[in-house]
Amino acid sequence: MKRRNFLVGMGAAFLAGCKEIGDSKWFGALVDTAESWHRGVHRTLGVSRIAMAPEYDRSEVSPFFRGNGTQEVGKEDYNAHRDAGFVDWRVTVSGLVDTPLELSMEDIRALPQRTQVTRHDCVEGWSAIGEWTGPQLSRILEMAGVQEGANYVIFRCADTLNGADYYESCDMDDAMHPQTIVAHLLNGEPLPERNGAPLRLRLERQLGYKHPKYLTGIELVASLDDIEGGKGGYWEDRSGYQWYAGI
Ligand SMILES: Nc1nc2c(c(=O)[nH]1)N[C@H]1C(S)=C(S)[C@@H](COP(=O)(O)O)O[C@H]1N2
Ligand SMILES: [Mo]
Repeated sequence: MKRRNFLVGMGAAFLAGCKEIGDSKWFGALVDTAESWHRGVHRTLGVSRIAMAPEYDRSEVSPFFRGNGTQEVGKEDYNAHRDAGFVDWRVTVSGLVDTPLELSMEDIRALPQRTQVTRHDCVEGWSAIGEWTGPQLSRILEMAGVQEGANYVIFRCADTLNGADYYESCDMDDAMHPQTIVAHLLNGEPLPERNGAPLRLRLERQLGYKHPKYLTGIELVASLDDIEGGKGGYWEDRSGYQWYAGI
């Protein structure tokens, strides 16, 4: 918590210092620099591949895990899958891999499972604690065989928000982290639609918008430049949300 307050404090001081130059041309460049600075400091201080997000006791689980952003996908195709219990749902693994995969829910459930009770923090100012279960992303990526030159993982989603499909991304460090899981259970039950049924990523060391719901695809790429708006995520492309949202 101390480290987090320190980072928040430094961020606030930095932003305060930027106030007068808010309109200048190099403001954007500065903010980008601050973001990689944040990522670097985060790692230097030990929030690296080994450092774990806090885990809680099952008794601390929030009675209701609210939904945010899309809570109903509202597409015929999705509704048909949902009504059939997602028996034909597939998540693809593609891009810079040796063996592209198409995993069914059965495949996902057959993999070794990790259960973790974590706190979800949304930038909009709310948090919830939930128990998530699913295979580690690292396990899935090992099955596919990550090729040299893969630097990022893109996550594709079934929902469309204000005319664009939701998507997210992370680097290989976070992709291989033990707490990064493809969750199919929340508090021991299949995910409700509002929380991303049938599959959603948990990227526990980052803010809520980095946890894509309604997962349809996992894609390994060398660079984010040619993906959608080029900033690595739905919100990153259309708002000031940072790509690296470490907490
Ligand atoms: N596909 C998809 N994933 C998404 C979103 C969304 O709108 N669509 N919203 C994001 C945001 S901002 C948050 S805070 C969390 C909310 O997760 P929840 O609905 O399970 O509370 O999902 C994230 N992942
Ligand atoms: Mo959020």
